[in-house]
Amino acid sequence: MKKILILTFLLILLTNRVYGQMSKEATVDCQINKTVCVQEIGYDKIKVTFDIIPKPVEFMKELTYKITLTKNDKPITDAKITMDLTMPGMFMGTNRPVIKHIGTGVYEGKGIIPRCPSGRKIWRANIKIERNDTSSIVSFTFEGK
Ligand SMILES: [Cu+2]
Repeated sequence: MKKILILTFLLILLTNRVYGQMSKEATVDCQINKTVCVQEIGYDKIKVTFDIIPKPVEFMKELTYKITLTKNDKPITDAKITMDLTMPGMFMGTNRPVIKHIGTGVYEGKGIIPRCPSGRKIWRANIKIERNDTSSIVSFTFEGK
């Protein structure tokens, strides 16, 4: 009985270690299933709010990507946004949903995130924002279900 307990304990330890290494490949910085995620572009202080609905974010289902741009609480309406969805550490095909300005600094697009055959769940949205001859990229790393 004691042996089994020790073996179980070692197995849990090992599993945690392997899982820990897997998750090291990419760190989730955006809790998309709970909230919206915000980042600021350093040099021009544009606030980028990123959201995916519905929640939780499920693979193989139609999703709406919503990006809101503001500066000093005022909407930025003249940006061009391109989004590239990638799986960190693994090529999952090109996934670039078309993002369009729908009004008052809100940019939206629709698409699907495929399910990874290896069981990985972490994705990264690279969002390129072009405006007034400058461009910058912000990335949000999140986990789907
Ligand atoms: Cu994958």
